[in-house]
Amino acid sequence: LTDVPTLARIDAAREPHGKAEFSAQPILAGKVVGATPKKVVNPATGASVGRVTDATKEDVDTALKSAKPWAAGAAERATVLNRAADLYEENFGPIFALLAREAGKTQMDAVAELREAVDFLRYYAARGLELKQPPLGIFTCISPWNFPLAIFTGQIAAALAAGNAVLAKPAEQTPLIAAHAVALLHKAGVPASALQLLPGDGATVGARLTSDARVNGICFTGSTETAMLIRKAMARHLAPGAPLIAETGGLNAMIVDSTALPEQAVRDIVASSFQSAGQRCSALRCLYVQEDIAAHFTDMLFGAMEELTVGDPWHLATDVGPVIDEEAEQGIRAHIEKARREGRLLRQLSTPRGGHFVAPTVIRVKGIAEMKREIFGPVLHVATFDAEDLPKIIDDINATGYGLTFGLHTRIDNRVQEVTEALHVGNIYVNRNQIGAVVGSQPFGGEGLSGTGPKAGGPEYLARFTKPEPAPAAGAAAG
Ligand code: TXE
Repeated sequence: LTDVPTLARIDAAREPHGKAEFSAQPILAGKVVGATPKKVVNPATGASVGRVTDATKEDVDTALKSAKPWAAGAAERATVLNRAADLYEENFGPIFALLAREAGKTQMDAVAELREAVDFLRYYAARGLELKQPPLGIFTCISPWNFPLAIFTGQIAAALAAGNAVLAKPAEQTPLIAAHAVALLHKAGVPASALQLLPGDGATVGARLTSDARVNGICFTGSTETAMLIRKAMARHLAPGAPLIAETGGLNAMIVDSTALPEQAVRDIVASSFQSAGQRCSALRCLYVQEDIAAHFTDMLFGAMEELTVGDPWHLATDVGPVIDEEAEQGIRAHIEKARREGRLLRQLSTPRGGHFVAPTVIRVKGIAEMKREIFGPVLHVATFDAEDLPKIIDDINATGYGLTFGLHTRIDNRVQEVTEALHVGNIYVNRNQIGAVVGSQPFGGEGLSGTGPKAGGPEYLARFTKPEPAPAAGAAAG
């Protein structure tokens, strides 16, 4: 890796974009429409980042009429997607500026996010060469704000690598980085009719794009509730068998027993719970610490938390930035206040003034069973356990219905086997950092309420974006 920019170079490259105004408008068959009336603000400062025009009902219709699957062969599609990956890397200045200013990403998070987006482009470009089946047709891709570049790009790259036409709807909070990404994809050579951008609200633009019979498949990442709404809309309006490829929320646990290496476990907990201000679907929410080490271990954890710098992610030293918006801030604060009233608030760092900041917080719980929903912020819940409680804890984790990530810190080999075999979870991390995906080597996806599979960044994913293989002819010899 010779081309990794130094922090000083990163800082210099994003500097000109520190106050620049960006814009996002519907891009319909290459035509940019609308007058960008709505402000997009920086969650750390409240300052303007740019303006966005939402797609109208007519824009959605125009996009559907103009959409054309990508006629080029797989080799040419791969060349174009690889060229897009190069353009993403070359454009790290505005990309890092947008990730910090529009999405509140720290510099470390932004670097990891650009890396992931580039990996998705290159990985799906390569995998696309192996596909045997033709594209499905038109794909709606609906993405969240928490990885506004990586997830947005990953969905689009997968659908395009398989030859589909894409209608992309970014999250309402992060349309500017999406518009920037689409411009780079078009510049790389993705045809205008194969990739169109439709910014707007979920309830209007999102709903229209998921309830039109001309759409052949949907790729979605966001909340479990929205995935359910989309599934209903699809059942009513789309052709039977149109795929929904969904990745949704989690209620993720970790078990640390008394044989764990405490420094390693503490480091992994701080990273998983507080990086990206806890706004990752993989983030650890409920930690179980074995009773006999609990007092010492939580002291170590609080000590490590004290080292975190919370603030504006524009500063290179910031470890924890803001949460995404006012609604997120208020929701998380209400949860913390309730715990405070009930005497369960164990630790909270001090909160910077100004933006939508929530300082890293630790709350005591009896167990995951009392946590009814995902708190999408820098809040860790801690419970203690005795060895004989383990079967019950595993039942409780499975009973949440989610199944995204799980972490285990132990030196007992039998325990690793017992626990991991009993859990219905998509991604398990043993004695290592419980943190998301590594494209190609750690494909990512959940079970149950957490998603439909197959895992993104894995070998089976792209086939879902093509016509299904014909069923083997009757009478064909098996195996
Ligand atoms: O999600 P939504 P929100 C979880 C997390 C968070 C909660 C709510 O717990 O607190 O979801 O976040 C579009 N038809 N995750 O409100 O609403 C919407 O415009 C079609 C986990 O941001 O699901 C956006 O583009 N589309 C998660 C996208 O869906 C609709 C990441 C996601 O928004 C729609 C984000 C509709 N009816 C949130 N309604 C993860 N897995 O990482 C909304 N949308």
